[in-house]
Amino acid sequence: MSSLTAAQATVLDRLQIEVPSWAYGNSGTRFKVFGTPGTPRDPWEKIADAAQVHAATGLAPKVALHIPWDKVDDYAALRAYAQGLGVDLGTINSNTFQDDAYKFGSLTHLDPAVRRQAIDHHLECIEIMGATGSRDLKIWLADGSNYPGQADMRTRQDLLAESLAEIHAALSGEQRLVLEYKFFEPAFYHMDVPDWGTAYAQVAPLGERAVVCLDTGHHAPGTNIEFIVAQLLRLGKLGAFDFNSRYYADDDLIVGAADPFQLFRIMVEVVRGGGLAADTQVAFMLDQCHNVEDKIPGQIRSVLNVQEATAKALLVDTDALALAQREGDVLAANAVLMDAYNTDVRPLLAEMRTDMGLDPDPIAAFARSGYTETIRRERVGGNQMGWG
Ligand code: PSV
Ligand code: MN
Repeated sequence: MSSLTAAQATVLDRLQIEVPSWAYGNSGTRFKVFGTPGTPRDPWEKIADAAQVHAATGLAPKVALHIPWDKVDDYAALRAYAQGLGVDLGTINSNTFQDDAYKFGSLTHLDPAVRRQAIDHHLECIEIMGATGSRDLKIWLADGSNYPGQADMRTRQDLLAESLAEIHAALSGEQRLVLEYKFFEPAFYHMDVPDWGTAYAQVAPLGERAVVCLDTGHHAPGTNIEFIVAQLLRLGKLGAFDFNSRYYADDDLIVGAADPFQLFRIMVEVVRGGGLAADTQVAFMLDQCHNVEDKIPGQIRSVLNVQEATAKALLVDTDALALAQREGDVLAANAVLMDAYNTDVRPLLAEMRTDMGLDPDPIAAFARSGYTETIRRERVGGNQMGWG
């Protein structure tokens, strides 16, 4: 069995993966949303489910909220409830994509009244962050257009800059603005924040506490995502990941399921670029939906996939790699990466879990716990939560 050095194990220990509250609610496609017995009826039940992921893996101590999906009367009470279950509240995600007012944009809308509404929503999110103790405000915009000529793309960049500046000015202390990009959908001709370059151009003038979120599903097929990771880390602007897997577009499937090699390559650049250094500023988060599989085990599988990819990335023999690169030995350099990728790290991770007092097999442990049966029995009546 391969093993990690003490220094590598310390880096791996730092890995924490924030889980999204919405992963525990129902989701689906535009064709059908399947309900599942036991699905949470409110944010409290979502947090209870998320706490199971951390209890089983020791990897997921924070739960991200989406506003307004997770609106409650008392956020301090929600936080205390989470803490009582061994987790904390994390990133606050804003939502300007489900209101009629935002048909033609939100922070980029030509109408100052709509922009005001969208900015005020973010100011409300920042107030919530005060109560939840959250560091990050994550902004993803559905803003864009479907037809050439429909929108003044250039003016919208200026309006976006103004809107973001006002939101950024309302942050305090350690709080950060994290801007997420997406190349298409729901708009198909142009998105106002389509790529990392635009996200970077928008956050750079705001200062250090404005950074970029890289959602792994938000790129065109074939994009070299690990290059973007390397570049954003180099620029000190990689603020967060939204992890998930894709075959076609924004599929939001389990991270590391469709292309585990890509996840490995991403984690190689994360390690290489200091994304897991003691003073890291990178928030590792899942942004996924579980349309047909069980949600809690799906989340457990996801955080384990990220941990496995990270362990493999740490096993890369960096000295041998640097030597092969210097000597122009293409095959040797590639072999160094492949040796690490092809290592079965599951036994060493199981041993690490045992040392931490966890079950070596988190998925089996969760199945044995009877939690699924309990919530199916107890959560009867009420409205199951979803994207609304
Ligand atoms: C948009 O596709 C996105 O990735 C953003 O992060 C949203 O907040 C999220 O999905 C909702 O799941
Ligand atoms: Mn996302």
